[in-house]
Amino acid sequence: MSSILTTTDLPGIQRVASGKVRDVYAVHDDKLGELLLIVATDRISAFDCILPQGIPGKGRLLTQMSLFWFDFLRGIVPNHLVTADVNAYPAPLHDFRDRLEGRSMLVRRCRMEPVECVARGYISGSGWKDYKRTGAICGIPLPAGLRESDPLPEPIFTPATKAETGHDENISFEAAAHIVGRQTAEVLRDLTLRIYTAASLHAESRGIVLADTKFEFGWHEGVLLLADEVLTPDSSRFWPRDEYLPGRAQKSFDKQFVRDYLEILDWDKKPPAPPLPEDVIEKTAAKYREAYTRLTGNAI
Ligand code: PZK
Repeated sequence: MSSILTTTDLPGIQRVASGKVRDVYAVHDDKLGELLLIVATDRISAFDCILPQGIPGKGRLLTQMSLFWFDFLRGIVPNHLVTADVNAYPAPLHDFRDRLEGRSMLVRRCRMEPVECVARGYISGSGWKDYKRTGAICGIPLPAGLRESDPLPEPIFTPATKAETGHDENISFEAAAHIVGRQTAEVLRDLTLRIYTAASLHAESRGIVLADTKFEFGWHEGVLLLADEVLTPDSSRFWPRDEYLPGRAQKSFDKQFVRDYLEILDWDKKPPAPPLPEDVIEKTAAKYREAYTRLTGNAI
């Protein structure tokens, strides 16, 4: 039995970043050099707010999903994972075993490329907004007459940058090439599309439509590594295949119960977010377990 974790604090270990869900610590190893420890908490966000309660098992399931995909993709791209075995972590981390087991990974500290590498196979979210306004996404012209959630003629690379608002801003391939260099931009695009194609084939065979996903890459000792989390519901749009119906927005695989509940309240969607009822928390936890078992074929 492991308890719900919404904040991490590892006394004596330097925290270097916190996201909506994960916290990142800097760790040094005499043999392996500069590493990061990524800890996935059970936090959940909705409408851009972190909710006051955690979802039991969420951090562990997200971590195990990333680990599954790193292994699944190892013939396509090397990745930043060193180990997720707490016994193999540097000794100072052993004190925190209870908080780290199953939900953390030790990774190489990379020089990150400052573009978000998004692949889209379906038209949704900001892509749908941009298409309605311009007929294109990230400068890629698309056929007329697409409906919301339709499949694209082929998967596309739609890079983005982190904007001041914290929201990503879609940019053209040309703009990405200006930021990272043309040759790197071409490598990022080709890797992103190869990874997306392999992963979406697998996901669709397991009843999950992988509508789109975001990758981050970084350099370590001259090698470009797949970093961050990969192909989780937090970095991707997963749609249940049996409920997929183009012409409207799709139900979220994981957060639909949370959104439905928050929509019936008269909450202004500004922090603090209201508490969730216990049954919404439990039904959401079950969706993360379902995503993991469907994708991996493993019991949890
Ligand atoms: C790195 N982020 C994003 C923010 C998170 C993650 N291997 C790496 N080397 C250097 N930097 C990063 C990584 C990775 N992954 C990723 N920030 C830094 C981020 C907040 C929480 F978990």
